[in-house]
Amino acid sequence: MSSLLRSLLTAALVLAWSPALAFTPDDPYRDKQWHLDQIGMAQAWDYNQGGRADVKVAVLDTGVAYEDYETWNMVSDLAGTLFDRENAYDAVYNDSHPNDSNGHGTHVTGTIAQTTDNGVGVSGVAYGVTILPVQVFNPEGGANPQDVADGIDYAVSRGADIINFSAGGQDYQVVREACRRAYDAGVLVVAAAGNAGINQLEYPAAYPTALAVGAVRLDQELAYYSNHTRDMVLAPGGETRMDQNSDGYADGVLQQSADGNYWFKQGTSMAAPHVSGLAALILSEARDLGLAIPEGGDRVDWLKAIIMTTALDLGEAGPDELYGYGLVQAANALALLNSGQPSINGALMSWRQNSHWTPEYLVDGEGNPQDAQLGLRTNGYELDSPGPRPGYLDTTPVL
Ligand SMILES: [Ca+2]
Ligand SMILES: [Ca+2]
Ligand SMILES: [Ca+2]
Ligand SMILES: [Ca+2]
Repeated sequence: MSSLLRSLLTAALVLAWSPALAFTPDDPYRDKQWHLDQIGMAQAWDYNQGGRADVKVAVLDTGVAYEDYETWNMVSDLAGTLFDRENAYDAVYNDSHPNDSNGHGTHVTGTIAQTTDNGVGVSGVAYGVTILPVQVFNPEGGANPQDVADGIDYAVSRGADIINFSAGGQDYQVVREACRRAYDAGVLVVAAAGNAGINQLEYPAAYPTALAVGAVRLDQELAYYSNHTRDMVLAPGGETRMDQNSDGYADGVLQQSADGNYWFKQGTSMAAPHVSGLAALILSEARDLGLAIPEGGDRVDWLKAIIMTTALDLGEAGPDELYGYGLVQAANALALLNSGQPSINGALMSWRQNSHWTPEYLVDGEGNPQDAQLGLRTNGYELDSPGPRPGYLDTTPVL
């Protein structure tokens, strides 16, 4: 039996033995967050309750409702979340106040690190880590590729461990090169697969330096809108046209938005931050355990290997074009870290053998006809649309 298989079996046994320990935070809407259950958060929090403050996740988005400033306000359920306020940055307007006029970035941030067990609202995956808000999208959801590249470089320079990018677009040389620099610096870029429902990824998700995240709905089927391919993972993105758990609410990802209300939203934008939160928990647990964490690009591969090889295989056996490596499982990933260095090494070796990873693949190509469009603000990235009718918690608009 391979050491990986053995470690996964060990993980399953650990879970079977400790169901009574599952941490249940007192956030009143926690029971509407089916998406946290889907990736095993209750059991994962028994290994690590929310992560460490010295793990930093940069949210490259429309900004975050993290401060009271001019006409903007911090939303109530981010009050206990740690922010790197000193380094918060707005690459669109070139100021130090990445305030969120859209709502997208605040919702995404909530999934990663919403204040948890505070008796307010909802829970987040890695609620003890530090968030670095970096605005690269304008309030309408468009972005200049140069601002995106600058935002990536900026996050790396300010010590981010993980960059969440819940958006996508074409292949731009400046973004591709910034992602490569992040990889070389050991920073994992977690990116949304895209919402076109096609067998192809958007960029930067498609770069081998990044980790692509597609979306499943509540019953673990691929969401109709999710882009897909073999080398990706899945996380809950929901489908707001459905109510598969019959709780009277749309099956979206529930977080507080910049307007202070709690919204069920769908999209690969909503899936990606679950994985960013998981990556932050993995780094936290590895530091707690004193494990050897590789440097540079090897660290990115190490994180990807742990996340991908502990995912729940869906569809046909093994990695496949519809479900990729499967649905991420936070408890399995943390169990692997706790099962010893040989098991972790086995996961990394297994991933390198089975993925399409090759060192040559990481070498950037020479020419790119799209390079001529660099810097044109009309070639912006589009944010995910929140779906035909995002569910609003207090009005229950399930279609
Ligand atoms: Ca600003
Ligand atoms: Ca809360
Ligand atoms: Ca529902
Ligand atoms: Ca499969």
